[in-house]
Amino acid sequence: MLMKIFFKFKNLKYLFLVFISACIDNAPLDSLSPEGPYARSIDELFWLTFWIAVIIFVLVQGALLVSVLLFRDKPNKPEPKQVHGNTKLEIIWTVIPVLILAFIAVPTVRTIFDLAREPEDALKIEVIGHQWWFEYKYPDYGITTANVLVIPSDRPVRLEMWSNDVLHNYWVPKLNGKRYLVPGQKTYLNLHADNPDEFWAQCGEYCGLSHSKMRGRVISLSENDFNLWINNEQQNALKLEDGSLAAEGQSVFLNAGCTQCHVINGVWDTQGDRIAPNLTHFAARTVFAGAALENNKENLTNWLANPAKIKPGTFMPNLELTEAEINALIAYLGTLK
Ligand code: HEC
Ligand SMILES: [Cu+2]
Repeated sequence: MLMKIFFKFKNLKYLFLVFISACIDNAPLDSLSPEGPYARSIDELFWLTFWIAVIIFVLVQGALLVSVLLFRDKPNKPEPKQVHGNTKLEIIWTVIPVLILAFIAVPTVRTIFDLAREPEDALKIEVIGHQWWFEYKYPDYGITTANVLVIPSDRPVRLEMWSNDVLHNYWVPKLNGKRYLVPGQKTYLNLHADNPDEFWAQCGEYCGLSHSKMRGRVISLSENDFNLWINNEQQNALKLEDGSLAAEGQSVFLNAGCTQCHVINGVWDTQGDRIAPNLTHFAARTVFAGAALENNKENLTNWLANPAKIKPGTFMPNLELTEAEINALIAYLGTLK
């Protein structure tokens, strides 16, 4: 008995948690606070259908309450008149929902088509899903990067997306809805932010062990800052030849097996796609490992020492690096601006 009550109480606690989670004010994945035209058109559609549903809810529950109160059984009250089948009523309550659905269908279909249309002056960016990080390519500029998607704020971007392995799903709640990343098939999504700002992305489809750590950031920049960013990303990394700690790190990178998976343009470019994030401008990114970690020394130390401890199942192996090798690597990675 006691166990039963405890069990119930425990569940209530979780229900309570669900409700108070709505109270936090720093919610970067909040899908109810759009910050761009695409997300806003979804939001408007949502609120329209929401309020229609609220009105229907109140009317139906009201009618239910009224009939429960009006017709409830009382001592000595005769049984009320039994009715069954009323063609007129049945037609009415079939036609009304049909009209409501037809009414909602108009803005719904229009929004769906608006969201799918390719904007005219859009910048094309490719998004490739990997277990468990997002890769970004800018075909017009010859840039490959990861985790942080940088977009201009003065014009829309058109994402052309696919997956390298399993189903993933690209979702930046403040900028647009979700869209699948499918192996061997392209899907498209438009993004446009009102202002220069930072947004959060999340893989929206369970894709294996570290799915919850498959996140991302989207940074929208003014035209000028965006062009500066492009210019910087187009530069190769310099080959370090001095005797510095960073140069030592470079030789660890070249000799410890990292090159099997990672590319650093100008230092180690190989033909063909690699299965890991391009590190040419690693230090210019604020987050790494699928945006699961802030880019700082402590997190990098933990990552290089044992990646799977942070992201279970990750394809980056534990290379049994020594502390000295890790320190040198971190110094080197810090130069890749
Ligand atoms: C067998 C392939 C493989 C090897 C070898 C490898 N990595 Fe990785 N590395 C990956 C993968 C895959 C990821 C992405 C993991 C994720 O985010 O889930 C990654 C992520 C990283 C990241 C984070 C990059 C980012 O932007 O998210 C760094 C830094 C890194 N590796 C450094 C190294 C170094 C240094 C070495 C050599 C000591 C190395 N890696 C060896 C596959 C590899
Ligand atoms: Cu995923």
